Amino acid sequence: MRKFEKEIEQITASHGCTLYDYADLKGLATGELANFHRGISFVFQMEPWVMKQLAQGPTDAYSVLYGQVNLRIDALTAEVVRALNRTGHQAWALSSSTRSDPVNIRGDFQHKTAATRAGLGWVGKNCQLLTKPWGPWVRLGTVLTDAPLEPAEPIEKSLCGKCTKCIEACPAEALKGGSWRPGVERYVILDAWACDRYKKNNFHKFHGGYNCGICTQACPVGQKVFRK
Ligand code: B12
Ligand code: SF4
Ligand code: SF4
Repeated sequence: MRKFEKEIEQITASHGCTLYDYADLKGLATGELANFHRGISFVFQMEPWVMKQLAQGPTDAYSVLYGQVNLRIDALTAEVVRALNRTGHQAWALSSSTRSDPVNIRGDFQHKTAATRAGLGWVGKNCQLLTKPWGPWVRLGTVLTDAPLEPAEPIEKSLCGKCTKCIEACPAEALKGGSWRPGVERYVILDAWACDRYKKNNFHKFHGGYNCGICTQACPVGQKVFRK
């Protein structure tokens, strides 16, 4: 393991993150970010007891956890960027949760793209990353870099099978039933405007309408942490 990889491992562990890997992002990051051919994808588990309580919508505990985990993600990714800079590499910490394009409801780059490319999971019918250990009960962080990191094998197939629990659970009918594969357009899986509107209209007191998680809670791959 090279010096900067060892340092990334140590920093990641010191922030309590136990699942991360490297992604080949050649051709995927565009515009100002086009020189970053590699990504480091970080997965933070959300507290299962909090996630279990989201069947009717967000709770105060979820709202607090959402903010705390975003701060932890941003602290970790900022430190990893500094470490890469010290070894002569350029890097960019993708914000944990910034909608930089409000018209199209998008961020600068997608954490889920980095995560599937890093082999950490697939995008489910709930339009979220499902990891094997914790399903979608996670939040994600990403560092983009030009450092020559050895990328993991990407995941390119959904493992949702015939399950439709998240689709049935969504009160906004925002989940469209489409299955993910790399490059599939978002609208096939999710009507982002329907989801956004529902949260703003019904859950405004939780981060101004940025929290919901009913479909996340309904996922059997997330719930399996209670069946161990
Ligand atoms: C804008 C936004 C929203 C919008 C739009 C959501 C969306 N899917 O686009 C709305 C308001 C609807 C929303 C809702 C929620 N969000 Co939100 N949101 C974002 C944000 C800030 C930007 C997303 C974006 O750019 N979307 C544009 C579209 C095109 O991309 P996408 O669906 O995110 O990802 C696509 C690509 O990744 C692609 N893809 C995957 N692998 C590959 C590989 C290749 C080669 C290619 C070409 C493409 C590709 O597949 C995806 C589907 O098409 C991200 C943070 C970020 N920068 O990623 C958080 C993020 C997606 N949100 C998150 C969460 C948790 C939520 C909510 C549960 C709300 C909450 N916190 O309570 C709901 C869930 C709604 C749902 N069912 O998906 C998490 C998801 C965690 C996870 N397990 O996946 C993120 C990643 C934040 C984080 N730091 O963890 N969100
Ligand atoms: S976050 Fe809520 S409104 Fe959005 S898709 Fe999931 S269940 Fe539906
Ligand atoms: S609830 Fe079922 S269909 Fe939805 S994301 Fe989870 S496994 Fe996939």
